Amino acid sequence: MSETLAESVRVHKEGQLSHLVLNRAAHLNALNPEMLQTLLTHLERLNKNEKVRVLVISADGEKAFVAGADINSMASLGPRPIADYVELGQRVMRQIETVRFPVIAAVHGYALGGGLELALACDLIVAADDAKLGQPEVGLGILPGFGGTQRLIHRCGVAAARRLVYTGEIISAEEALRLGIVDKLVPRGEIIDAAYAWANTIIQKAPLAVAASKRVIRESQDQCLNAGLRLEVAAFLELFPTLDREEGMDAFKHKREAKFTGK
Ligand code: CO8
Repeated sequence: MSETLAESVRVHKEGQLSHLVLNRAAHLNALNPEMLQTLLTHLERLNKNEKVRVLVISADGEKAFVAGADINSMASLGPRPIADYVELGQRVMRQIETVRFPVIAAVHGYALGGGLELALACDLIVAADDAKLGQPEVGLGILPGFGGTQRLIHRCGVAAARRLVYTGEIISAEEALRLGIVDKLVPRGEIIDAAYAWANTIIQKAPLAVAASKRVIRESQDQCLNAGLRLEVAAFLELFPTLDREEGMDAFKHKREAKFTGK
């Protein structure tokens, strides 16, 4: 690994089974632009390393996988930088979806907003029994902007996607399993073992067949997904200049209830 890559994403293992660890626990691993760029650089590099057969993504810290995009980093951004931020997040999620090998998210604690969107971009999601998942963006005056509106529909169907996105409700790991948002539920201490067990099963199979399967499954959804992702970015950028978005983010910063006016 290049020593210049930031510490916000740690390479825990690199080989047939590779493992990246998100490492910004003091901020609940909130995805700021620097962390997204680091993740993108690692993904591009791993994709060129022919040894890699499966990637596991997990996160450090007791409380969270990822509590979202970094609200403090985005709150005061103007139109161009916010467009760059949302497009960078979209590129990272798309890169996860298009790398040659399956990617497994090992999710514990909060997986909210951009954090759930990161997990949804992965091929498989193992959740710990303490996981709490949701898309709380409407409480900030925005909508999921890293592909959540689209990938939720693909994972759990339009009805559950509507409920989660409109209400911002945070659901338990059990409910996420029932809805098909996560693929497996294990005790908190066993998520890495469970992710590695799946990874090792996949590694035993024919490499070209696994890679072709990933590509074909993805390409069957791509036309609809790509159109939906463009709509999502446009809606996000329309909402960002509103007073409700300013109020939602100011309320988060000052740990108070938001008062929305629809403006
Ligand atoms: N961004 C920035 N900082 C955060 C975030 C976040 N998303 N989440 C938590 N933090 C910080 C807190 O501000 C706090 O910092 P400090 O200690 O300096 O006050 C620290 O992490 C610990 O958090 P809390 O004290 O709040 O911990 P609690 O256990 O009390 O609460 C929660 C945990 C419930 C997870 C709470 O932190 C929370 O509600 N976080 C925000 C969740 C959220 O709304 N996520 C969605 C963010 S928006 C998003 O993801 C949009 C993605 C797509 C578009 C992006 C375009 C740029």
